[in-house]
Amino acid sequence: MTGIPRDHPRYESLITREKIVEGVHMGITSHQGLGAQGRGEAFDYLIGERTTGSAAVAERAAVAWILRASNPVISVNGNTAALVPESLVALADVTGATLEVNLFHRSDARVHRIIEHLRAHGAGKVLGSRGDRRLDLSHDRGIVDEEGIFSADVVLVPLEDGDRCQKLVEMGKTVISIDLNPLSRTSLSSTVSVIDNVTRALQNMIQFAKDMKSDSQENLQGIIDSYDNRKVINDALYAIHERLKLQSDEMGIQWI
Ligand code: PTJ
Repeated sequence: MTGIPRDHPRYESLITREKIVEGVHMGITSHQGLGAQGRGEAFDYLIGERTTGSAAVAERAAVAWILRASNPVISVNGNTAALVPESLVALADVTGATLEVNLFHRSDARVHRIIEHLRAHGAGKVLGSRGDRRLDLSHDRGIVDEEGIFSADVVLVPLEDGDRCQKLVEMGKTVISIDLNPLSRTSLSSTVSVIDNVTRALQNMIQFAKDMKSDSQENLQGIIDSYDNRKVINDALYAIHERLKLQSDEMGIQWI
């Protein structure tokens, strides 16, 4: 895929970028997805390109919600399909969640290409091609499947735009977002805001799901009850603040 040497200090980040470019070439990722990836990279840099303790708490709570749900759905867009197809399929498998393709820049051809791409990575049933229901939104992210996102009780929305997230919450659903920007409308309106790179977040969630799969309903409910999303957002902002401060100190720049 690339000529990026393994010992390059920014290898992981550059490989992720290559996957998005490849996704565009394959007709899976939108051109706008390149811009979204760039924004994500900037926030990841500020967070320190690591899963913070607080993000891990959110990932564990997210898994508890998914395992407790009766109809959990994982929403897949063009960026996540290109970056983490194996992880999406693995998380759906281990939790029993359903995959549904849902696109902002929607075309039937792209929906079908993403469904085929997920199948090539081991997915069974993938929803999203029927689009037989419409959420009250003026753009195509509102097109959903009746048996999937429309009737889901818990929806995982990696790299979302804020208004659908708000709409799903208004509909009474539990919304778990994965978004590196702690101040995005998505992060601010989700039930659980996972502020981590989707590449790390899904890996962690798969491991949590394996570990928690046999937990009692009471245990899962206990994790949900003790979860504080406001604290998770505050902690992410604090992590960014601390990193900027450390970097400024190292450079001898006066921190206000
Ligand atoms: O495939 P489509 O048509 O559904 O379009 C998908 C994109 C992502 C282009 C669309 O949803 C979009 O424009 O999203 P936004 O409004 O740019 O929001 C994307 C958010 O995801 C931003 O807050 C980014 O910081 C964040 N983000 C980008 N890359 C990552 C990320 N968060 C976690 N992990 C990433 N790798």
